[in-house]
Amino acid sequence: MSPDDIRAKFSSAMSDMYRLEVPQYGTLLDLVADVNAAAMKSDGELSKTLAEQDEIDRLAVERHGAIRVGTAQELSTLRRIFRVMGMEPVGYYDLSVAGVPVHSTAFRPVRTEALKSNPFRVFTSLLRLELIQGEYTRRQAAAILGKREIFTARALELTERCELAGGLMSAEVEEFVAEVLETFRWHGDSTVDLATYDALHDAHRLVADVVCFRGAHINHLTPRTLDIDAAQAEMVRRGLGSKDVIEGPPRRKHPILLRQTSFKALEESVKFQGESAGTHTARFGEIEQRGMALTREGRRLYDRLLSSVRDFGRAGASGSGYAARLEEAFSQFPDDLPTIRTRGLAFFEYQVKDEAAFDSYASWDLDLMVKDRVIAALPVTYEDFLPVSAAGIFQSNLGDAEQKSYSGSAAQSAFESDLGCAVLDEIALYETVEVSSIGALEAAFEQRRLIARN
Ligand code: OOG
Ligand code: NI
Repeated sequence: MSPDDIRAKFSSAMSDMYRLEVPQYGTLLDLVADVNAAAMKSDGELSKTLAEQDEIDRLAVERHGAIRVGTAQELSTLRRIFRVMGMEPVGYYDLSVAGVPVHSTAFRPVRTEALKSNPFRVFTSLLRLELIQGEYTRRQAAAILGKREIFTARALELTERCELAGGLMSAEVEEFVAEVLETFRWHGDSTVDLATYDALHDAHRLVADVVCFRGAHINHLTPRTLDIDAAQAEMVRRGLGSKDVIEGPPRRKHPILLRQTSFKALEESVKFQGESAGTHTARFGEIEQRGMALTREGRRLYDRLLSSVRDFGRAGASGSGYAARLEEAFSQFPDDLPTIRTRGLAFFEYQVKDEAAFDSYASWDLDLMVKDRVIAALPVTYEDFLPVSAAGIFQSNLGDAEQKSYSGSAAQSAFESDLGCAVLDEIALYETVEVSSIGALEAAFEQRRLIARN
């Protein structure tokens, strides 16, 4: 079975499981489906663009999840498991600057065709115990993590089998999906006693979340909406609640990057060792709206404008007037496609719209053909995450009390050595999409001229 099909099966099984575990997620899916249908109906241009980008089919199955693990061994095993599903680690996210003692990557498909068939992604964080205060706590946490095995023996066996055989047979896939799912299931029984949980929780809530359970429970699954403002209003109306602000850029005619919002974690009952009962909050709901991928230049502008309105003392965006300040700052980011393209702020994929006219040019001139509307420039969708937004999402669920920061401690090479490979550079991936679409059109143009001449 192709990795794309395995991923589709896994993503759908994960979604079914999470819907049973967190019923609000089911409500979120219904709501997003309604909002998306309404957006497509009322916005002709939007549905036309989606159709041109060939993104309508993927929308119904599109979602990302997030998990957190505690050791290098767990992280590198995840890399192997996700590879079976055609997902590679893309990007490095340092969240320590926002007071979250983790660093992360996103496992996702990278080829355009794979993204079209099913863009399932998993934001995966590794706990950084070295940032936690207190030698005793660090050792205690490491000892507990050292003893656990979050993968089933059969999941490991099938992963190895796939690596050796170069793939899995259909008959093996069902079992693989079921076995891997076990790792991400919620376990209401903790591996530690209440006192240990409390001590780790005092060190940082995230330490307790990662260390005290048998698995790496999925903490949210996020459907993609076409109109996040409408979806957020609907979340509030249906009683799900919502974070006050939407993370990311403001609403625009031509969306860029990623806008996200979440509702707060649920309080779930937990049975601790020694029979004491308690609660833990970890799992939540989130929605997102995706826009175009920005070039390094565009990203620099985005980062500069965003940091001009955010108060980094508190990593979560908040305070009265934030939305207005954000809008105001982003008035400096052009919102028409020709300007965005000619200033090199975003990545585009090119498609011939008028074959006859295409053949009539004397020589290859992309800009002229775009200007004449013979070739369409379609924005490339952003498939990744944003560190500042991710920090805001983490924090809204960790509580305001924990907005301290661990200074200057990005550690990409340590992360990569734990992971067992380098992460891919997301910007380079978008660049390849753009460059190869131009290359293909230019080659077609030259070839047709040759044929015409002979
Ligand atoms: C991950 C938070 C980041 C996103 O969408 O930016 C994230 C987590 O809470 O584990 O999922
Ligand atoms: Ni998320």
